[in-house]
Amino acid sequence: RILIIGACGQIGTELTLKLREIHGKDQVIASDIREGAEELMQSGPFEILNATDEIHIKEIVDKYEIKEVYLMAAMLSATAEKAPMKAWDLNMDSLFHILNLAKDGKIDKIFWPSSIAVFGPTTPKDQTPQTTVMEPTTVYGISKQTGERWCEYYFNKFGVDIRSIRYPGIISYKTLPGGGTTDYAIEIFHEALRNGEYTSFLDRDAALPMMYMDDAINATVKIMEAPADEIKVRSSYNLAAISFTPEILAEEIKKHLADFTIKYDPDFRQKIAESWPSSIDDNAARNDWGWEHEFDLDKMTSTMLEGVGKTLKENA
Ligand code: VAH
Repeated sequence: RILIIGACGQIGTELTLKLREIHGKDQVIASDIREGAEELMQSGPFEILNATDEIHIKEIVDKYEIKEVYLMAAMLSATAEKAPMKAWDLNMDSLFHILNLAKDGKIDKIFWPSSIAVFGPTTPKDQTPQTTVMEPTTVYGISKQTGERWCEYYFNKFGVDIRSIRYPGIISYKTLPGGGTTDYAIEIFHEALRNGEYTSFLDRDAALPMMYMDDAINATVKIMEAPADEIKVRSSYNLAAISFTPEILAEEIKKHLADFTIKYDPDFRQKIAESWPSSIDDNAARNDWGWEHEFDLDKMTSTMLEGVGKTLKENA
């Protein structure tokens, strides 16, 4: 069976639903520190679980005979800057608990998400290569980079089958993200449809790598289904789809909502964005396990406007 930790988060929710569709609902155990969306809660087994509680994780792994874990719990970049030690403890302790379960032969396979936040101001910004300078300047980025080193170490030293992706900013409408620097690219759709205007906390020209949720989920399923010998990178794979600035995204939205206006009032998150790449070279993922993205800016924008529009109507 499969355990998802952090199943009620932005990615966890849709990943759980997808894995239940593939493997059957009773094969996929969702867990989180709090309850989540109704659709998720009603679609299969759920356990309240704190990702730093090693004993409780072990109990759940035993109870359901878990063989595969997706560790989706983490504190994201903006929130982590406000609570560095808490972020470090959550992001690192949870990973060690899972790595050690695999090392001890309790589970067979792990998915752990990394992020483009592992890169820093000294990294080449455009088409950032798989292997390059990595000097992250955020707490979140430091925790993800450290996590990558430990994943590779556990693979080399103990043969732990760990698979990882450096997600870009993930855009979706089903579950809101919490505390990330890329969250503006989701807020903008909600505000555009609700008020016809949006004030961006990133500057007009802050270009960042992004991806629509369906692509992120497909990549996750694909890397986990690939034969072990195709996974040549055991730290984490670069993954890319779209890159844009707030200004470019606003222009795209205007094609659908002609009266939409955007203002810029950058806060501390602008500095975080400036430390990250603008675009990513993901050829290793494309060559090693056949990654392909489907959503470009145009398709992502129309899908988001439709999805957020529907949600707003339902909640009206
Ligand atoms: C954040 N969305 O903004 C996350 C992320 C690409 C960055 O991992 O913190």
